[in-house]
Amino acid sequence: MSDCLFCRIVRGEIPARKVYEDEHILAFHDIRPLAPVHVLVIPKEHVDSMAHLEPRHEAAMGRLLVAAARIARDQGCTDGFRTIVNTGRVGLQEVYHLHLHILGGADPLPPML
Ligand code: D5M
Repeated sequence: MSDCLFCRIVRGEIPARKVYEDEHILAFHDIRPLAPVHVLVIPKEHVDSMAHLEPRHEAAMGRLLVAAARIARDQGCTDGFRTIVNTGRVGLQEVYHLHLHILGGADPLPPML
């Protein structure tokens, strides 16, 4: 069984402040928020990073994006938000389970790389 941090959150072994969950997707508040709204959206199936995506992941990634749009709306980001997917060492990825950051809740958001 994977000891990946986010897989452990999916299994309920590590607590998280969940904002959305379905069969395929989990979303929870980032533990180190960089904006008033900072939510991570992950596929429940483990994928190391965006660089590891294959054609078989197409449907899952479509579901992830559509869910992220709804989650951003539900979090009150009706005038816009940023999404970030950090990938690999160069992309400053810390947790090697693919995740989409949703950042919002400030108008405007502070500039971020
Ligand atoms: O960012 C990984 C993000 O994951 C970073 O913003 C902190 C967050 N993080 C780390 N551990 C947890 C737990 N336990 N709950 C919630 N959020 C967490 P990246 O650099 O994109 O890999």
